[in-house]
Amino acid sequence: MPIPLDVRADFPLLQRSLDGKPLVYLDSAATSQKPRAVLEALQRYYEEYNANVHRGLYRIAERATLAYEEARAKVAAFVGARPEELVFTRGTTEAINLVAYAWGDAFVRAGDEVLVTEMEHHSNLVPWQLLAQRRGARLRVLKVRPEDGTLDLDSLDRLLTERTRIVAVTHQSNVVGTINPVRYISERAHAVGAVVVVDGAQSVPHMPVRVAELGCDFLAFSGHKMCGPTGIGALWGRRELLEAMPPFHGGGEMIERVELEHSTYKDPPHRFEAGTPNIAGAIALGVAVEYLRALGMEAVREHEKALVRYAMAQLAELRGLRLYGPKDPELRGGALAFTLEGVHPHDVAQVLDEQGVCVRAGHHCAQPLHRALGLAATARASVYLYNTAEDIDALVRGLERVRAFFGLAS
Ligand code: 7TS
Repeated sequence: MPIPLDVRADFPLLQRSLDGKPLVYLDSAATSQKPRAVLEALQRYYEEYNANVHRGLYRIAERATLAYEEARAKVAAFVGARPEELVFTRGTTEAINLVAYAWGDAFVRAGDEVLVTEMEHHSNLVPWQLLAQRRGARLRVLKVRPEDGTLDLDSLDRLLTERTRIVAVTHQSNVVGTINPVRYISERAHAVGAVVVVDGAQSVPHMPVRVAELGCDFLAFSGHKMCGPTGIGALWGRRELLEAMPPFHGGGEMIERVELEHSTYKDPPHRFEAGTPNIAGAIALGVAVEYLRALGMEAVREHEKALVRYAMAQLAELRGLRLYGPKDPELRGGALAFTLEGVHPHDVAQVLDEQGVCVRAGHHCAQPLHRALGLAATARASVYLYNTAEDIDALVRGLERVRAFFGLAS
């Protein structure tokens, strides 16, 4: 079943125009737009049953607790996991920090190694740098091949040693779109006894993802990139690993018994959810994954693949435009980083904005990747289920205007 054309009608923001021009939103890698059902779920919670969870004995508090825990079950099922293995976090960044502090501080020793890749978003790199500094561990790096933006997997086995404790890798690049062979990487990492942390911020919203098929140990993702609200996301972790981990944050809700000098803690996932959680956000994320499930994640992936194929063909016609990452849409997702010769990416984005086209420009929180490509910055268009070929046409028209604006010959 393809994505129906009228899906756009579900997204109030996509109905907007700016200065009389329809808004063309091509920045879903940064954050997605939200369907009405998600916005209504937020409002309904606050208007009808706003109460704290896991403590109230009155009916609206019970309803809030039930809705929060039902949302956990829905989000877990969305990635093929059990609710006991799914921790709500603020997003991908907090989920990865949770692993780096709680698992990392407990199990990484001086001289151990953490393997990251050159492709990572800073949120799957800086927490490991901090861990390595705290524990006296060594950070090792799997490089990117600049010619096609894929990982240099030939050097993987050389970089994995008996000292490797953690392998941290993104499932899909937020810049060049590369989809990494996470299952293969997990198998190789497990062969040396390492734990595998997958950044799913750009994969879980865009393709079917099942934790068992990835073969990893932890998976982090953000609600706001998958039709949900900001400030909510999740960490999936293998039950035995979560059980062995000490808490990350201390406070209310995560304890069993508190003495003045020490405490005992709840079982996962509640051990890792100290304080009042983002109740409305979690419930609305549950609605977002229902929305995605109804469309079908295979359909979302196919829709984006077709758009990427179309965009690559159209952009190839533009003089001076260079697109980065894999050429084959089967091997990549919908983040399209590019440069336009003679124009700074920030200027590209600004002139596009004047035509109502939203793209991002800069290093996209992936400075090492840009350095590997020999660049300081790129412009990036990124698509989602609600984008159409007309959006790509608007981008191409906009880029022609950029060329004209900067006096480049056509
Ligand atoms: N990992 C990847 C691969 C990402 O793309 C992002 C956000 C994050 C982690 C962090 O997610 P957060 O929800 O915790 O902030 N990426 C982007 C982007 O590409 N443009 O803006 C945010």
